[in-house]
Amino acid sequence: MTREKRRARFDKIDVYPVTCERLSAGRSNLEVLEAVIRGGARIIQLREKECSKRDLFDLALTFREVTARAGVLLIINDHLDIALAVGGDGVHLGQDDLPLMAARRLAPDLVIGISTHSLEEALDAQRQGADYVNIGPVFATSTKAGVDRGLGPEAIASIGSRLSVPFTVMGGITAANLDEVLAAGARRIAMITAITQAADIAETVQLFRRKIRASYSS
Ligand code: TZP
Ligand code: MG
Repeated sequence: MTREKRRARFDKIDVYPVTCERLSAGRSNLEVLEAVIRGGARIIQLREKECSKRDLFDLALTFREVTARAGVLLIINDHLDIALAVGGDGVHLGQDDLPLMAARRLAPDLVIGISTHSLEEALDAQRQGADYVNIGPVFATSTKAGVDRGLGPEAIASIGSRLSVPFTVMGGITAANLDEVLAAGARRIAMITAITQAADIAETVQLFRRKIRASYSS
């Protein structure tokens, strides 16, 4: 698939589930994937920091088979080589990962998303050709070490309004603060634990999708 087609599909996402097996209440990443697909998610990010590269590759291959069957976009966190090797749709890179320009040279057809934590980083990523930018952490979260304070939902409006590429938001977003995030102008919401720790993942994804979609159709 071309980058243009992938970008067009990315544009239409609403909830953006991200995996973390350690925080999935005893369920495997694959079980989480199957449940988010049942819930109607159009994208998933495979983010697993606690396994060997070989195991991550094997898991990514399985994710690719399952997501391809369901027509769901597959983004791989951190590892561009794995994204390319399994035929993923994109890669998500942080400020300390492979630089965007280098990744783009290797992967002209992939969607490349960049984590940003300030207006400056977001504009920089956009200038360098990111297909989407994540703004975060919006709220404090214990999912990622060292994230003891968030930018606040105000940052969504102040940074998001300066971007022409699609942006996602992440960090501490739950059913309890989703309305605030939506009111600030976010429409693509990345979440780990609000989904991976939900009692019924499929139902939770369905509910989040409904809320997100209702916020921008109204
Ligand atoms: N980057 C910024 S916050 C975060 C990452 C990976 C973790 C978000 O997890 P949660 O459980 O949705 O707060
Ligand atoms: Mg990273």
